[in-house]
Amino acid sequence: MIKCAGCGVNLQSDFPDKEGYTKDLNNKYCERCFNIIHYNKYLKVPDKDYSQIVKEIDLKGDLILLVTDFLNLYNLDELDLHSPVLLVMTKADILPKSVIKEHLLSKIECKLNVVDKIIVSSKNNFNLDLLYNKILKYKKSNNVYVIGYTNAGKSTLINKMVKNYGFHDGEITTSNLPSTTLDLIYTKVNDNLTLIDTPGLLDKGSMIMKSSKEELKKITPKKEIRPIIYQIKGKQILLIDDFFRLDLEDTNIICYMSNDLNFRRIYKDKPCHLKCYDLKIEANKDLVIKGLGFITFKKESYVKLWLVDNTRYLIRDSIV
Ligand SMILES: Nc1nc2c(ncn2[C@@H]2O[C@H](COP(=O)(O)OP(=O)(O)OP(=O)(O)O)[C@@H](O)[C@H]2O)c(=O)[nH]1
Ligand SMILES: [Mg+2]
Repeated sequence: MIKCAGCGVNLQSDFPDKEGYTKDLNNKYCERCFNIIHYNKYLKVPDKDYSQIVKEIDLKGDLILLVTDFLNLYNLDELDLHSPVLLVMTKADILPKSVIKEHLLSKIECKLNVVDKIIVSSKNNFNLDLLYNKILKYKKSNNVYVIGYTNAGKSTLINKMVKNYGFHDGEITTSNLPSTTLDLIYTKVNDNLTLIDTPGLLDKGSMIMKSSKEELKKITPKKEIRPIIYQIKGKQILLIDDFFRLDLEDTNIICYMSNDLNFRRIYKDKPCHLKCYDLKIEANKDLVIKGLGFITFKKESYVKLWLVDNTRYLIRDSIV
């Protein structure tokens, strides 16, 4: 069977509604990848559980690159991996200047068998030489698996590694739409290294899973995040687009999320169709809205949090 070079599924020309469809089996890419590459066309997210693939990879004991990014530094322990893990925080180019990289790395805690941690950017090549050397140092065989949640930047990273340390350009499809990669993709970088891309894990509580193409554009930061600081006196309401509302009183907060979102402060209550949670948040904690970003609370606060149905939040020790 010939596989699609973009997403890894078997190419087929019989079922237009199924994965891997192409009119001509000589094509390199399936129609879905063609549409993503040329039109960034939004497609229904496959309702699949990719965690089984990760479990099977873990049994091999090879080195795993666990890829994540600044706004999605959570859920790592839920992966229950036993293989050696090289934790890769990518998209360093979106990190606010005020965030000290070493400090951030030391704050990322997880119970996995993490042999090393590194911050990189595929976009501007930051630290990729160091990453390559670390991969060579820790790999158990020539096969190194790249796993993580959807949209973390796994495929973009592999394409960049092939370009930098191999003999050809990477050809895996990448996009800000969830579930771009659909199956394992073996990419031989050179005689010492094969990077294996995997379908991103899906977190049903993440905004990424529910957003339209236009919303995804807004919530995905494309450049350095400028943290927004609010010193709230009395009662105020913070609205962020139509996704999210916070009712606050006498507190200080810092918002870390895409600056393409529309932040508004209002002083009078108004009807809201979102789901409401009453929270007590201690000082120096982050309120994480899955898939969107996080808000750091500098002092103990009582807040009402309003979210789109099925989007989940969590509270953690502040990482900044
Ligand atoms: N700013 C920035 N964006 C990046 C970087 N790497 C990836 N991205 C963007 O992140 C989004 C997701 O990238 P992908 O490489 O497709 O992510 P993935 O982890 O392979 O996603 P799935 O295949 O769905 O699991 C795309 O919009 C990329 O352009 C980076 O270093 N910096
Ligand atoms: Mg991918």
